[in-house]
Amino acid sequence: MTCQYYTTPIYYVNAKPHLGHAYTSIAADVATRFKKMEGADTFFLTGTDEHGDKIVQAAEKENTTPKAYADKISKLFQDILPLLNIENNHFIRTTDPGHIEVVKSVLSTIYDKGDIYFSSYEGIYCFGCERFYQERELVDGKCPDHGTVPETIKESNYFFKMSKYQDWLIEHIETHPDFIRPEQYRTELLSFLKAPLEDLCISRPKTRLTWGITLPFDEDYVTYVWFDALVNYITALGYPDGERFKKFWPTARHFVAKDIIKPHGIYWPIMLKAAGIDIYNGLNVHGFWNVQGAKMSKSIGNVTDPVEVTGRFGVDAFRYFLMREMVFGLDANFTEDVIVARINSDLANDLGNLFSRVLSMNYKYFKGRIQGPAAGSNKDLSLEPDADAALAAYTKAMAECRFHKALASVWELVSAMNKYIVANEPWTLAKDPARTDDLGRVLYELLEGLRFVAGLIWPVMPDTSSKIITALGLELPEKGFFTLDAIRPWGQMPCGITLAKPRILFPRVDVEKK
Ligand code: ME8
Repeated sequence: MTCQYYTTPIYYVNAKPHLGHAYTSIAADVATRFKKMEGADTFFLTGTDEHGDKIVQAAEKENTTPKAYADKISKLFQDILPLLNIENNHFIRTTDPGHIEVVKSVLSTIYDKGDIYFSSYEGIYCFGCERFYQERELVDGKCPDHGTVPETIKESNYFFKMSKYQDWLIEHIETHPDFIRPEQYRTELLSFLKAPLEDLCISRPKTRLTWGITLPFDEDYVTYVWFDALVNYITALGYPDGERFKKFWPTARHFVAKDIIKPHGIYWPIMLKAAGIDIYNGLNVHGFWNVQGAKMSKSIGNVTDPVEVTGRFGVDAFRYFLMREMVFGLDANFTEDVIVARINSDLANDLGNLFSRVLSMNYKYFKGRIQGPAAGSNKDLSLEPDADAALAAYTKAMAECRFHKALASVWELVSAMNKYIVANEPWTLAKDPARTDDLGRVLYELLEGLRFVAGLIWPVMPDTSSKIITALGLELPEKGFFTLDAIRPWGQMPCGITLAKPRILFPRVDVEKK
């Protein structure tokens, strides 16, 4: 059986979750659910990143300790998961004792190998990012993420010999075309790697910061937060000898936004290589949710609360909007008008109306009883070719994390079904007793189409999927979804059973009242 491990970034606990965090977690959840539909054994991890200066500062503002503050915010990240219908297998916190042990053991391995050295260093440092910058990384002399001028600091610290592995990393990326996706980020990283890679400062003196993991080889220093954080991906599987680690490593594909491509695309593979651990399978990089052209971010304060949006529009509508609106890899704009437009046109109009029209007609013309495709009916009325085309396009797009395209393929089937109703005019067929068989087949094909659509939307809209399945009189398998192989065969709707009148799937959002 194929195994697949998906992760989200572990989020900093210096502020509560916003729409950007929700997007990455939902994208990883959708990918995991799709892999399950392919029959794979999956493991899906998310969690929180709790050490470092950012957390100390946030805790100080609230007059509390870093640990108490981390407990509070980490809980918000955990509590939001069921509200967003995210089914993670584990939630990791970098303050977990097991994680701390693994970080120390990885550091010791690399230190013993001679890839960590002590040196005095003067460099430019962004406190917001908690890292040293190279001049060439700045934009107009400022940190590209925080827009602030970094400070020059001089310190003795421990450094990780990343430069030693630069040629190896370039070769690894070049020989593994899928390592970083989409392509533009692979190109970006390779072009960054054309200049010499500097060694990474992986310690912070305790005179400046104590909230971190003490270095196993020097009591006076804590570990740089990124070195600590990246290790979470193996800790959570029970590295070094846990059963899960053996099963799921190195199948990991990490979901991240473009802000953290360097730690994931450069530090992490080199850390693994230096520690003698297999390199993870790949990175799936997405763009930013922007608000009026600026990145939605806690430091700017222009954030949208996913709990509030979900409360107003419903969890499936929110998940659909996020996956349909953003082209994976590119930036997208968030406004309320865009979400309302998507709900009204794609969900209420296209899918919702189709669902209620088909079930209402079946109720009206056959008292809800499903007719079979009678032998004497017109075989050209089949919707199977449209369903097959949708399935093929959907599967390809999902495998490439092109969620917007996958959904567009399903909506092509929805639109083909709406056109099919117009073209075949069931209301005219109903007037002609000689064409009852054709009417039965038309409705049967449409019910089959709904079954197909319901199966395919499960990764993105699990609740809606099961609502449609139940309304079609079908039973959900115990695991809660149909595999692609189970969906594929055409003609599975049970004839002779009676379906109830439909209920509204997605109410239209009244723009005035929104
Ligand atoms: O970077 N649009 O944590 P973080 C899209 N702890 N995604 C966004 C976003 C936006 N406007 N804003 C945030 C960290 N994100 C580290 C990670 S991993 C070993 C350590 C999402 O809380 C996106 O996934 O700053 C981004 O990469 C992540 O949140 C950054 O979260």
